[in-house]
Amino acid sequence: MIGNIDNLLNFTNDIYQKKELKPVFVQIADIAQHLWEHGWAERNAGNFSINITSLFHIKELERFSAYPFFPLQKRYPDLARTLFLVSGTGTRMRDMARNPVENICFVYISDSGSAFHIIDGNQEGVSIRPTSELATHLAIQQQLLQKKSPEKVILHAHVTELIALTHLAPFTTELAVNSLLWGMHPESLLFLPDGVGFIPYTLAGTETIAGATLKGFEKHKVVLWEKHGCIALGKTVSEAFDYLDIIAKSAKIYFQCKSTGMEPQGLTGEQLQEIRNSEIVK
Ligand code: 2HA
Ligand code: ZN
Repeated sequence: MIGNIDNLLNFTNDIYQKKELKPVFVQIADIAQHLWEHGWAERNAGNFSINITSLFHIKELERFSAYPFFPLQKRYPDLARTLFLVSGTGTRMRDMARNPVENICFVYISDSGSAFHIIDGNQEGVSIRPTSELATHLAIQQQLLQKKSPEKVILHAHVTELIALTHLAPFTTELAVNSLLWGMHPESLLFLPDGVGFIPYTLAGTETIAGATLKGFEKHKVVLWEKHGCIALGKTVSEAFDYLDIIAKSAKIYFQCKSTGMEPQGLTGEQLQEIRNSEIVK
């Protein structure tokens, strides 16, 4: 097939109409609304990527090969012929909640893993380009595939309570921040027994932060970016949001206790051990 404009328009239409994507769009809208209402996505803050390759037949994916590719700064060999649904750069979560289709684009990685093709709805001439954090997303998505992890979603948000915590010097190490998060709420230990990763302040959108984040995700399902925000993995967008919501609650409890002028007791070592040993079905 030759990648002429009519074919491209038909192809774009086929992708957007794919029925397997409908529940994904519903969930994106739902979580985008939550992020906005929590105040965790001011202006164009936050972004996500979802590996949706398994929703498409290999023959459908091959259709991408007819279209022009943009070079990637790095090669991602394990991402060759994979397809991602990615939030658009500059898009707002509050708009995403009302209309996810017009605020996302699809990114297909070439056979060599060194270029990508973008499919977007191109509504009224407005092209949607992928999030400015694409390098970080692709690096993590590749690591998830290499590790055969069940997670397909990477969600970045500006969770106020967690950002505030990373502004406090005593909590700027992985050990200290995890002790606090676990100690303030049993769910944090139950659902994130491996804790969160902590990345000292680094400029977002760079290869440096992508590399550091990648390391963080070797052991954790959530990584905090000091004085910026956090990234969570999930099998679904909802699950990624849940991880952030749980630890935001820990941080909130800490700040509420402090606002009384008193020091929170926190769960004791024994209580934490009991949770670790428990067989509670999650
Ligand atoms: O997507 O949050 O870190 C906008 C951002 C960049
Ligand atoms: Zn951000």
